[in-house]
Amino acid sequence: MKKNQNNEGMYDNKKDEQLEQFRVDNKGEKMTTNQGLRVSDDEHSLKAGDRGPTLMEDFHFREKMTHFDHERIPERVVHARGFGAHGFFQVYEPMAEFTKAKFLQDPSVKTPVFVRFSTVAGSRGSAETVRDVRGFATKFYTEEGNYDLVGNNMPVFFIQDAIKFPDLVHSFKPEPHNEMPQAATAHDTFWDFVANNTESAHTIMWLMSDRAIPRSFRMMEGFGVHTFRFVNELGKARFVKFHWKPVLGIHSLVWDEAQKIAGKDPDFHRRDLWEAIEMGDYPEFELGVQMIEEEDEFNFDFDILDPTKLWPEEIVPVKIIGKMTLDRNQDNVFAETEQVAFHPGHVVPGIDFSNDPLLQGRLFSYTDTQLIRLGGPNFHQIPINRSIAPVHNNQRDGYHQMNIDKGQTSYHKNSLQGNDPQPATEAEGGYAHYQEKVEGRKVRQRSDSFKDHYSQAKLFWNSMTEVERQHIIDAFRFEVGKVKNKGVRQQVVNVFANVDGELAAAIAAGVGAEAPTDVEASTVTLSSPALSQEQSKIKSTATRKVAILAVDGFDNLTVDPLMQSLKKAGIHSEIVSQNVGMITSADGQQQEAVHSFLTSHPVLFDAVYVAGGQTNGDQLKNNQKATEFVKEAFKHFKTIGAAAEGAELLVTAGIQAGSDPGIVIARDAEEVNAFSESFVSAMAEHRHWSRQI
Ligand code: HDE
Repeated sequence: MKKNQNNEGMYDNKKDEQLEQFRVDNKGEKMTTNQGLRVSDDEHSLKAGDRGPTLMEDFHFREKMTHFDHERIPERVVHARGFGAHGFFQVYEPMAEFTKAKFLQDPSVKTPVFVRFSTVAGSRGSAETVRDVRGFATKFYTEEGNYDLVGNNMPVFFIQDAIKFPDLVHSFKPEPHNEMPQAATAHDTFWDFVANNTESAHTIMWLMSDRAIPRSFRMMEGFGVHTFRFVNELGKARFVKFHWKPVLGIHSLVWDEAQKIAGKDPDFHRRDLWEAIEMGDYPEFELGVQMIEEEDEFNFDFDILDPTKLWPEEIVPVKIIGKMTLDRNQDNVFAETEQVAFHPGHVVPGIDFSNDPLLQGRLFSYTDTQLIRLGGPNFHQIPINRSIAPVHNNQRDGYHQMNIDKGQTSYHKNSLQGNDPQPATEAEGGYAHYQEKVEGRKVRQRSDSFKDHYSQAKLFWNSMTEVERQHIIDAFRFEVGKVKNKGVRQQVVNVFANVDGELAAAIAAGVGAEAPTDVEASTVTLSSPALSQEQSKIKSTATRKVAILAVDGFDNLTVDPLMQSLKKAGIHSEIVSQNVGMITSADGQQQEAVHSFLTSHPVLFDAVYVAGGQTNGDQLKNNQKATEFVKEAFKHFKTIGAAAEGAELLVTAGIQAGSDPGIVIARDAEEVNAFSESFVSAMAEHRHWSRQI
């Protein structure tokens, strides 16, 4: 049995225990049919003579083939490509003042969780490093039932009302007439939607920013997006927004790198997550909440129910209340990642909704989608979806019913079974909806307070550093530049002229459009440093990956000690060589090259180091693949190190050790220790943006 490795013996993981009864291990077992009959031959179908026709009575063949024919289920209409992991959540201190949610009270309680990260637009087989929003959905298996926090890695959304969701999704999915492009928003229909639905402007700014190309799932924020409510034992409610803050900080790829990874390793993000957990680098995210008192609802210059608006952290601080640790990989991706069913309506006492019209619509959609995807109303009985709190009600039958409900009655009220199961009072844990007073006429309208589409787009733009702004401009030019319809390109430029004149002019210049002169851009001057990844950067190198370039004849004194120091700093280093296999140093020591120039690529590493040794230096500087390797790392602003003769490769690649930032050199093997410190601190910068590319 796979246990939560860092919790063995200490952690009573009820979800893991529950899952265990469903796990099947075929090791050492005889093969059977699905009826448990032992199979004697799995190589040949039953035939009338060894060259004759297959016989209908071959039940084993028919069962095997029928099962195979039905192995696929519909993929999620959005967020189809995802990957999950198990873990636990612990609150830092009791939250009773704000919410009665039981799992947020006792710091010694570890609530099991399952998290699924995803891209939104692409199908199940699409590449992972595409420019897209990332889903960040967490199922907390609490003692009071499942609580799902179904969020994204961006705090705002494209639309304000759920009725527009099918339109939004139709616009970014591949175009219906030719099914192109896959997993990309860089096409006419999406930008046509943006141009005609200007409430999307703020989220588009996020989508064009580096947030849309995360370095890993472990290094991105998560947001509940909507305004929810916390309700305490006294019935007092506060508006709340949820945040996940990655302990490793928020980091991104660069666009050129992201595009190349999509080809070199389309599974880059799931591999990163899987390997991190296997290596014991458990991803950690702190849970934060922003709270607004009910009486302050109207004290902001945005409507707190509008999902296209965030609450600037400088105005409404994020209170960090606990931490989630992902410490166990799933056993089976279909059974867990594919069958997990999230729903923003899965709440526990103490957590309630607001009237955000996007949230309200989501509350309908998620059950509905599981009915078609998972084939019936009993999807809550699938192991990954089962609550650890016992389930008792009068719901019966339906496809794939797994329970054997005993007794004569399946209705409420009854006297034949003493009226069981009985609704619980609030004191007994019964969920009571917050008694918000609501009145109004039935109207198909949106509040005027939702009409400002540009102020926060401008706030976001104001909050970016120069480098981040340039990335946004480049992303717009790429995306809108791929739009074939000139009219749409012009319309997009016109829309973003409402955000910022310089931004609009820069997009226009890149896509053959005119920057409008008659549009007044937003006059917002406020900025929020917390929105900038660069300004809130955490200088941690933990779990990063370094490629060490070395071939036979390398100087092991420039490799082994460095690998040890990097390991101490929590950095993983792997040797890349001419061929995969053992390589021998000048003094006869062996190291394992786990990659060759053919099987790996610099985009798959965070930094590159070239080993020393005369033969190594001579071989590598004349090797085109090695030269390209360091050039590419240089182009992606990564730290590059070299020892002694290894530095000659940098010269061939045109890299100036003295003047280019982020280049660290050890003159000889003796300097390697001091070098490793400089190398690690250069890596902590993550990217050396001042480099002239
Ligand atoms: Fe979703 N969304 N969504 N969404 N969403 C789904 O449910 C929907 C929205 C989010 O890993 C679907 O089980 C509507 C916002 C995540 O399994 C579907 C609206 C946010 C996931 C659905 C939204 C999300 C989904 C598709 C507008 C961030 C993946 C498959 C009203 C807060 C969950 C499924 C997983 C999945 C509907 C908008 C996050 C169709 C109608 C806003 C992370 O039910």
